[in-house]
Amino acid sequence: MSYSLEEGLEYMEGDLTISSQMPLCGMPEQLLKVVDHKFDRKYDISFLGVPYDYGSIRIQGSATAPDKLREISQRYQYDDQDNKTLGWFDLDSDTHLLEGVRMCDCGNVWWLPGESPKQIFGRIEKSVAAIKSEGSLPVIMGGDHSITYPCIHSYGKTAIGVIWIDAHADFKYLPKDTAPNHANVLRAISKLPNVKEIIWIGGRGIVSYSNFKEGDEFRTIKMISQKRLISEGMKGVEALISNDLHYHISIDVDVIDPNYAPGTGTPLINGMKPDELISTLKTIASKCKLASCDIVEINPAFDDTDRTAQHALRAAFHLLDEASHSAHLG
Ligand SMILES: [Mn+2]
Repeated sequence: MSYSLEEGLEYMEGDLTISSQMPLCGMPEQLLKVVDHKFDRKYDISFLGVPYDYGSIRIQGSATAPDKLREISQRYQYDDQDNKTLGWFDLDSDTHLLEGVRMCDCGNVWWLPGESPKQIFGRIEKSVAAIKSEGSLPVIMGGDHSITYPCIHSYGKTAIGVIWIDAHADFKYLPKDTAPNHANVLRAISKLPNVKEIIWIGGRGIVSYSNFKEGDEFRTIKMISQKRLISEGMKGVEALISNDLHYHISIDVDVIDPNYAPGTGTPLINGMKPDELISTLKTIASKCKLASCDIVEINPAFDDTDRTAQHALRAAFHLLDEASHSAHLG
């Protein structure tokens, strides 16, 4: 028996993403290639699916989230006229969302079982970089939280701030020469020299003391716990954001209370209400320069009535709408 592994890898290196067969909201699809990945038009926002959950410690399933988000998004279609979307209308907030903002779906980063996380992260990083090189804002749909590492790594030496919206710190011990997983990914990110600032919003619950206080890296994190968010409101969030830095916003859906968002691997009581998440995101987007964002840890297997995915999609639309008004797009 003979086979050529090299041939397979060579082929894969040509294509970064494959078609999801069902682009988000029916928007135009723009697949990414390592070489010659030019988009056929200009897009302000590019969605990218990362169906990867090897970074989950116990429960897999978040790899199916990008296609689940696409599936539920088919109920509100992208109306495209003269290369501009008419946007959507949100009855709950009486708001016209994303009018005139050009968007595309770049499909899913693809990978094969048997590849190392390093190989897969490399392809994720190249995909995010390809979108940025087009002057478009990457919106990454995970996947487990470890995929935020290659997203941040794609900035290379460019200074970036990270806003971590998550019930958990994801700051567990990081073994040497091991790819980050979803429980230690923020510790790995905090070691990247271009990461100038980390703001963690929505932390809560009882955690191991040694894990929480150990290590110099943790002291560099500015934190607003869920409790403080309630007592201080948006003033506390605003006070932490620097005007001169670009930010990546990472949204772990377990920041939302499990009563609203049960579809996630590590649910935790006493979380945010969905509308609190939206006001937090809008406050951030009105104050900071948004460079990229991700939404991770949706697990459709536990998502009765798809409510977690629905909340995630709604939150993303409000975040992106606010960012578009703040003229940080395009
Ligand atoms: Mn997380």
